[in-house]
Amino acid sequence: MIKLYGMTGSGNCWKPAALMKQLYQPFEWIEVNLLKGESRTPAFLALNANGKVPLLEVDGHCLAESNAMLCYLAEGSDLFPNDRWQRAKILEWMFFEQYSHEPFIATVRFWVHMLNKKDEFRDKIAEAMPKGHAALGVMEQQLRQTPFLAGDAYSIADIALYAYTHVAHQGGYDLSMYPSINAWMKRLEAQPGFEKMA
Ligand SMILES: N[C@@H](CCC(=O)N[C@@H](CS)C(=O)NCC(=O)O)C(=O)O
Repeated sequence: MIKLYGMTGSGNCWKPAALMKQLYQPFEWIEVNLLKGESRTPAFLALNANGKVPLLEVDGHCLAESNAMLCYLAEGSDLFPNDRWQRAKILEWMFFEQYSHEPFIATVRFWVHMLNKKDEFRDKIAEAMPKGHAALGVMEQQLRQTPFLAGDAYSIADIALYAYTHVAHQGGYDLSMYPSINAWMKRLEAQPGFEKMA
């Protein structure tokens, strides 16, 4: 049985869980409370030296990094097709998510929604928000042209980007100015077996 170590409420942890549910892949969820330091215990560090969740355990082998998990789990399905160019376009969006989107959208949500420390992080939030909006602008531009991020077909790129986009408002992001992103989120929520986080 595949094991997924994760924390409820984390978008990165939602990604592999949501994909496995859509693929009807059974798995065991193991809750790790980051706020209590459970990802930094010697036992957890022996599984993932980077001390972060999600962590996927398959046949006793561990895989870190949520987007690597999406590639592994979606292999052989339509969500990560064989076509070389299409795979590269999907990966393009997944690398974009980790470098240009998640650091500004997930972190602001973490400070505001998870830690409830909006005032303490005011300066960092002010610095991050324009960068988060820049990333949302890039998505909006693409989604004005195609129904899904990597083109005409739903893929793991959409799951990767949906994770923190659909909860961005919890960090204070106003998504009402992104009509194509809103339409895209509804399109994803209509996929069979799709379960949103919030
Ligand atoms: N790039 C990683 C990021 C993982 C990550 O930052 N996980 C956070 C929770 S969302 C975490 O475990 N933080 C705890 C810590 O750094 O101690 C991924 O996509 O899986």
